[in-house]
Amino acid sequence: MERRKFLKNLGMGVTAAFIAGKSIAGELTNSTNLNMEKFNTHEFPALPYSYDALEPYIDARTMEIHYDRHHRAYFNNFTAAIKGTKLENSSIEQIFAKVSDAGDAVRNNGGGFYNHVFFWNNLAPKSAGPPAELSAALTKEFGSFEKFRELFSNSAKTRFGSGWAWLYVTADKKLAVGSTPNQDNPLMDVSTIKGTPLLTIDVWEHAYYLKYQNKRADYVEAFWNVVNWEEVSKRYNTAVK
Ligand code: MN3
Repeated sequence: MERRKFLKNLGMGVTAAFIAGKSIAGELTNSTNLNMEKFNTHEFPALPYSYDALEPYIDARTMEIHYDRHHRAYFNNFTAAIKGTKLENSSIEQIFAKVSDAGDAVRNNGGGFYNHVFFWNNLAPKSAGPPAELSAALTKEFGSFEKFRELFSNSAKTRFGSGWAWLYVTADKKLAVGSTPNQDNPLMDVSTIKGTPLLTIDVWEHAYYLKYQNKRADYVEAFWNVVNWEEVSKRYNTAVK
């Protein structure tokens, strides 16, 4: 039950990453019990789309290496780091809330695992813009959707070195934008920005270098063509309840 809770709590919408997966019996499994099976068998969660689904904005080769090598390594190293420890029975939110006590292996690999699942699920081949309620909330907080987009883009472009930019909901239910270094995220006690994440972009060079080389700004602009606003909206609705 606790392990089920662990993956159930990976984050809103993360379930979608598992829906496309198969159980060890080879049958399509439902999201209710799939998470626990995946964790118990240390099976790596499936991508919610094919490697080439986000072309031309994110190329298939980058997706393949990013998902199958980088993300898989974080997953393997994270499960190895918590195996046999009390953290194995904690939700990922519980782990992140006290990640300063857990050590660098858990912080870096747990963040790397979670952030990528979260990222894959806030991307989609067709992007339709934010639904009305979220759109209104963005406008209320940032002045307009364009201003939000500019703020988020700048946060992504100016994160020095490797890291992530985020749209998140603060403890007092306000929308905010910021970035984190390395594999940190707003759920971690070590993070300077704290809250419930809604949308993220990976700005590590491995996320864009094959196609965009050093032009991170071009990658960030392309990202807006493949944002899964329905998913972001679901996360928002849950976060502000
Ligand atoms: Mn990455």
